[in-house]
Amino acid sequence: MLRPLCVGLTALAAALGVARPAAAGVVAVPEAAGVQYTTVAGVVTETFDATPQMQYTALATAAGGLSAAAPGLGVIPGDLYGGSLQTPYMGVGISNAPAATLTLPGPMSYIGMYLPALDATDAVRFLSGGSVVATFTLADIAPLLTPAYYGNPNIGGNTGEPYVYLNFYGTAGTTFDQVVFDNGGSGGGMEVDSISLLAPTAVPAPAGLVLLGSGGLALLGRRLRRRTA
Ligand SMILES: [Ca+2]
Ligand SMILES: [Ca+2]
Repeated sequence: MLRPLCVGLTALAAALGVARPAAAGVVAVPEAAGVQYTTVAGVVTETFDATPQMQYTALATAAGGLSAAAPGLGVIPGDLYGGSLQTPYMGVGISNAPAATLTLPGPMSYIGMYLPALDATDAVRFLSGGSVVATFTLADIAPLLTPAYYGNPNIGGNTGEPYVYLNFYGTAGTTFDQVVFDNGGSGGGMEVDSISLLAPTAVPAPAGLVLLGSGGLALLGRRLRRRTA
């Protein structure tokens, strides 16, 4: 349970007199195993279900503008590796561009996304003003996942990879205006579906399983070490 840890570190940072207690970052909260859309209320969602299935170097979506280098990201029919309830989804890697960038309508403190068949090299990066504020990989997320997350929840198979809907929240005023989906140059694809946004207002992270982004945690650790050295 990392949320109490975050609070504790913030209090510790404050006690040490750090000018800007570095609780800023992004946390990830998984939906229950098998859930393939967000349960957060009041969202707008890009499902890719009505998007012609082809490759795009630029694609306007309900969640902002997607861009990718040639040959572009793919919009792919639901299959073993992706799609909320086997619906069409976005893929990068394999025969598509290795990464895609989502430019949000403005600074956001919440985004949700279904990440089926997550590979070890897949990464979700959060940027603000062009700078990375947090990065999540399977190594960050896997500790929160029980065996029930592994394998396609609709048709079975691919039991070595997790299928998880993640709600990401900026903490302590952190916002992001771009999200990069990057398959890490691996031979595997990265699959994304059902991207949900809220209006850019402060959204408190709910109690429960919360994961501090590795970048934020490392930054906090460095600041604490520097202050206490
Ligand atoms: Ca879909
Ligand atoms: Ca994958």
